[in-house]
Amino acid sequence: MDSNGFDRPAFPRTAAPGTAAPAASLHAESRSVKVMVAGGFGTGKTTMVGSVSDIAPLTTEETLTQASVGVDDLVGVADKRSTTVSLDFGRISLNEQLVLYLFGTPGQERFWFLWNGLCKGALGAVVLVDTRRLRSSFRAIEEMERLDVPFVIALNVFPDAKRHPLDEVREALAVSPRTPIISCDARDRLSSRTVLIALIRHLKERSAAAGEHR
Ligand SMILES: Nc1nc2c(ncn2[C@@H]2O[C@H](COP(=O)(O)OP(=O)(O)OP(=O)(O)O)[C@@H](O)[C@H]2O)c(=O)[nH]1
Ligand SMILES: [Mg+2]
Repeated sequence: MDSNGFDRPAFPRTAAPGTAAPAASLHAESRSVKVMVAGGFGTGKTTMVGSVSDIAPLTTEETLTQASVGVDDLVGVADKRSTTVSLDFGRISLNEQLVLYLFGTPGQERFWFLWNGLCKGALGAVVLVDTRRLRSSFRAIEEMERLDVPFVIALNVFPDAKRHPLDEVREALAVSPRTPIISCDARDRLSSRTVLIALIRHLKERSAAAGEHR
């Protein structure tokens, strides 16, 4: 499929030496888990944190200015009026044992320097992708790989987006065959919750597989 002429090296890739965070695991006794909601500009990160959070989410939105024109890829999000300048924060109890603390990243390139700090201690991430603008999420995928934060890909399906077979999307994003890819509507609480459950399942499977290899 069209990846907008932006090439990502094919899988497998390796994290840059010395950049990997200590391997995190999801132990049965874990109660509070930090989860990132990452992705490119305008892919729906703030929307997802807000739709799924049990508490009123903390947002840091500022009005999107003309400075964005020509800098950010506004195709498909021309109606966007605000942007995250620091982070989003929300919280959801998936069950009595498991509480997720959600940290939404800023999507604009000028705020990417915040990601290193924001991702510290995160056990996993949702990387939101808008299939109309795939390349806008490449950097988020690369950052999660570099920081060694396991992730699932959530395709936030906007109404005018073409439907692509998931294997084509996987190839265009050049992610591991083991990385789950699911479609969602970030505005919908249940749909966003399903994405988070898929992430927790993925973390548990990775943790179990790592245990087997010990
Ligand atoms: N149709 C549709 N619109 C959505 C969906 N998710 C988000 N939007 C809209 O798309 C725009 C972008 O949403 P945001 O949640 O601000 O995106 P973001 O990723 O937080 O953006 P930045 O923080 O600026 O990178 C907003 O106008 C939302 O109302 C979706 O699933 N479907
Ligand atoms: Mg945002």
